[in-house]
This record gives sequence, structure tokens and C-alpha cells, in this order.
Amino acid sequence: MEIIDETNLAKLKALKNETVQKVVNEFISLCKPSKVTVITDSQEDINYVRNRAIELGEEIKLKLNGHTVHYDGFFTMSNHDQARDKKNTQVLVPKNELDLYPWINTMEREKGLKEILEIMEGCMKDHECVIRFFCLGPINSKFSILALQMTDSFYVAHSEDILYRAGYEEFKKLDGSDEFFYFIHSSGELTGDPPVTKNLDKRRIYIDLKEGRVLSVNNQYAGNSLGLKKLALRLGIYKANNEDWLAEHYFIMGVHPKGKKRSSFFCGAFPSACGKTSTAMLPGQTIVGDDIAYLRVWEDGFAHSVNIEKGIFGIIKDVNAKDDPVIFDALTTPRETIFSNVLVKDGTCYWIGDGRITPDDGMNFSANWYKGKKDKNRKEIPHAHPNARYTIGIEELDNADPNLHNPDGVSIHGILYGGRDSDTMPPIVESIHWEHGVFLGASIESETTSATLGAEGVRMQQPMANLDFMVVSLGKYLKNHQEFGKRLKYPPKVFATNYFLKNKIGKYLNGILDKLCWVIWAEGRVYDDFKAIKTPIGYIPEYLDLKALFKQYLNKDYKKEDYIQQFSIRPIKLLEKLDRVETMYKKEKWVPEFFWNVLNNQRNLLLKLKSKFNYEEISPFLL
Ligand code: SPV
Ligand code: MN
Repeated sequence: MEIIDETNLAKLKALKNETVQKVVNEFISLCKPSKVTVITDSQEDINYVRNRAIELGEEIKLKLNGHTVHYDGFFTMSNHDQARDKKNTQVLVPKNELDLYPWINTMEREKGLKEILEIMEGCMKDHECVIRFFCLGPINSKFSILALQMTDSFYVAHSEDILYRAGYEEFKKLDGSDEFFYFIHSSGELTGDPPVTKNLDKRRIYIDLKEGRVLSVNNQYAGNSLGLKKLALRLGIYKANNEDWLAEHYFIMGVHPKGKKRSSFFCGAFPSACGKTSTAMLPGQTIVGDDIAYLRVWEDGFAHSVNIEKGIFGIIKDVNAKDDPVIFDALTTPRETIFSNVLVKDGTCYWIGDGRITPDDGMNFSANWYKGKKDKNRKEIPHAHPNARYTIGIEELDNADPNLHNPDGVSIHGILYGGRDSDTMPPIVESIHWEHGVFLGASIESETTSATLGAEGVRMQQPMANLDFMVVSLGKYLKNHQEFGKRLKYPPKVFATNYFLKNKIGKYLNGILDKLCWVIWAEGRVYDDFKAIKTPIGYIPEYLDLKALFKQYLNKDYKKEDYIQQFSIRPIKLLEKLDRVETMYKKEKWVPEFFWNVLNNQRNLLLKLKSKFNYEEISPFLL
């Protein structure tokens, strides 16, 4: 039997694109699948992908219609695959660029290609390979980039159907051009039932900037495997920073303040598991996207932004009826949803913080699980992975914004940055001007979470929550941000948020939904609805405005003591933070002048404040 039959060949040929043909031939010869299937935008083809994922056991049907569960490389092995693998994700660069970028995992291109192509030799043996065509961004949009995905994982192909816009017909319009990204993925050899990647030690994700492609092998977790997600973000960052636009780790949300006739759009970047999706999903607001956005300077003088995705690959931990009612409702009613690395018992899935009674056994991310099961270090295995996820289409949600597919994107009024910071930054600070805002984003720090492999709770610098995906020097990236803002007549206001401030005994100072008040305050600042207090680090809210917002939006009595505790300026901690930021950025030689000016200015102001009061925490009422 031919590995690609006449029907599938015809689908490929109809694209009249030699580069597509060349890429497909090259990787079929290398990966050696037993069968190749080309998927168009037809419902029939898309259904084929869904059904194959179940037939092959990569997804298991659950009780509710449209629900399936998928497991990534199990935890009980010496290794596992339930988070992004930063170590084995390498950016391939020419030899003379090695060691130039202290924050990027780089590898010499020739060497990296040789290694990964060797690993990929025959990696799809006995597997069916699907060829998929997608559009990153709305159809017929100046923002959008086409993408080709070859994969032997039907879970990957199915996830991409939920998360990305179909692009087979768009490829036809390319008119033979090679202007597209491409992604080759293989789960590699599989083991067990459900089938999981066997050779995790040979997991590799190599980003080839020169060719606009990513090769990924021996993994299943979406952050490692799905070409269009974080792998395409890296290629997007490269392109954007060599042109004049932004590719960011941003959500996009519509903010709709009560009693006003206006709506505004905000973007926001937070490291994984730091409240990004739940900000975009705040009650009463609308969501355009929760993870990746492209931004361009638009004719109307605003930055416009599109979601390059159309679905959510969200963290399920702590999604419950009380704190995240919109998502919880969507996840517990019938619709197309893939759950990953959760506990399943009798066709129902459970996760950490779901607010329900947990069964004593079932199937989870460690295979068969029972209460009290221990890992090899004698540590108890929780019933679901903290990075367990759900994959769902945004249009499935009641709070989907009608502009999701708008080819012109939405005009952005504000940008929120945030990190997991227990003791330094207040809950929200507004920048003084655009460049100061770029500095605020560039100086975000966050304690590590379970969304990447490795230790949790370690404080790390997280510029624009985009460092994990950075493929150009930080200096070049910051310069691009600076220039972008200069070209805007109405640059967005920039805010730094911190949802994770704790008191001295380690208790969080804010409730999960308090962020709604920060967002509404930020939106109000765009229209001068609220006055603010100027501090060395930027503007902070006035107490009475927050008190009113807490009452109006959360029906909470926001006490003066709470405000003082949350919004006091901590000069010693902030100066220590500036030192860390300086140490980091000093390691790179291209950091633009404006960055150092903002940093030095902030340091001087903090030093002055410190000598004036000499307190550890200075109440906003003293400023
Ligand atoms: C993140 O970790 O930022 C995510 C999920 O959005 S992943 O696909 O793993 O990147
Ligand atoms: Mn993300």
C-alpha cells in the first residue's frame, strides 16, 4: 500500500504549493509514517481527526457528550511530560551568535539540526501522520500568518482544531508562496494504554528561526507538542522584532465598567499559572483571547490586537463554581472539551480545587491512582496534576467577545503585567508614560509554578511574561516595544499587577476576585474617572475609589487597614528588586538607554523616600 493514497495526494496537490510539497516529502521520508492523511477544512476531515484520537486511545471518551481525557507521559516514570520542557527547548542560531543571549537556550544550528534529524529518523514508524493547515489569527487579516503542521498525534491535531482557525483554503490563496511557518511533531515511540511517549529522555524541541520552522519529538504535552502554540509564538517573536509589530504572551479582554456606556480592550501578560486566564475570564467582562496576541500600530492611532488562537488551553486547578463560575459551567456541561492529566472515575473528571468530593481512586497523571499513592520520593501523589488542563473553544463560552474574529483586531487601551510576588509590589501600579510602562513589564518577577518542569517557588525575572519564549536579545525586544509606543498616537496605559502579595505569616492579602476591582480601576484611569497617588514606582489608587469599587463589584467592605497593608510602598524591598533587575539586564549589552534612565530615576526616588521616612512600609496616606 502506498503511504499516501490518491485522494490525499490530490488534496495536497490542490494547494499548488511547491514548498508545502517539499516539506511534506522531506519529513515523510525522514519520519517514515505508515500512512499519511491530509486534512482539509471540511467537517468530514475534522471529524476524522476527532474519531482517530479516540480509536487510537490518545483520548478517552467521558460521560458528558463531547468530553474526552488525554494523558501526557506519565509521572511515575523517571521523567514525565506534563509541563513545558525548557531545558530541551533550544533556539538554533549561527555559531557566531552562541552565548550572546544569556536568557535564551541557544544551540548551534548545524549541530542541533543534525541531532534532532537523527532522533526523528523513523520516529513515526507504524504511526499515521496527519497534515494540517491553519491560520494564526483571523481569516483575511493583516495580522495573520499561515501554518502547516505535520504530526503523528491525533490529540495534537484535535487540540489544534479547537484552538486554531482552519487554513487549508487560505493556503490555496498563498499562490505558491513560502510565507508560512511549519511544525513537525512526533510523539515518538509509544508505550502502554493509554499510549504515552516512551523515550522522554530523547524529548527535543528545536526552533529553527532561519527556516521559520520548529521540530518537536518524543513529547505529547501541548506546550511542547502543538506547533501553533508556544512554538509558533517563538517564530512570531522573531518575525515581529525584525519587523515593526509585537508578538506577545498576552490575553485580550473587553472591560465593561458598570453604569458606563463604553467598553475598552485590555491586554495582559502573566507567567503561567499566575492568574492570566482568570483575569481574561472575570465575571461581567468578555474574552477575546487568553494566551497569545499579535499587535500592530493601526491607522486610527491605537495599537490593535488579535488573538492568534480561537480556543483556550487553560489550567484547570482551582476552577470551581465559586471562583471561576463561567469556566466551571462550561467545563461541566456537554460540549467539545479535552481534559488532560486530571483524575477520571466512572467517566467524570476531577481536579485540584474543583470544590467537589474527590473519589478515592481512578486514572490520573500517574496512571492508576489511589488515595495515598506515593511517588518514588515517598511523596503523596495528588489526585490531579497541578498543571492539568482543559482545551475548549472560546465561542463555547457565554463571555466570548463578538470581536474574536474581527480581522482588524480590537483597539487596546491598557496593558496589565503581573507576576507571583509575595512581598514587593502592590496589587496595582500605573506607569507614568509608555517607556515607564515598558520598564514595568520588563521588570516583572515571579515565583516559578508547575507549568514548567523543575522546582516551584523560585523567584525569577519574567520580562513581559515572555522570557520563556524569547528568541531575540532582550535589548532588541525592549527597543521594539519602545518604538512601537512612539508610533502610537494613543499608547495604551500600562499597569503592573500583583495578585499574590502575602502578609508576614504567609497569608494572601487578596481574595481571588479582587482582581476585578484592579481591572475596573485601570480601565477608569484611561478615562480619568479616578485620581491617583504618585509614588516612586508609579501611580497607585486612592482608598475611597477602591472602597467604592469593592462595594459595587464584589459587595465587599474594603477596609482602610487592608488598603494600607496592600498599597504601602516598601522601599527596601523595591530597591532590592531594582538591584536584581539591574544585575539581570547588565548581562546584556543591547539594553536601550531609556531602560536605564527609568531604573536610575526610580532608584533615586526610592532612596529619597527611604531617607525621608525610614520605615519598612510607607502608608499611601503619607505620600
Ligand atoms: C503557558 O504555560 O503559558 C501556557 C500553556 O499557556 S503552554 O502551552 O504549556 O505554554
Ligand atoms: Mn501561556
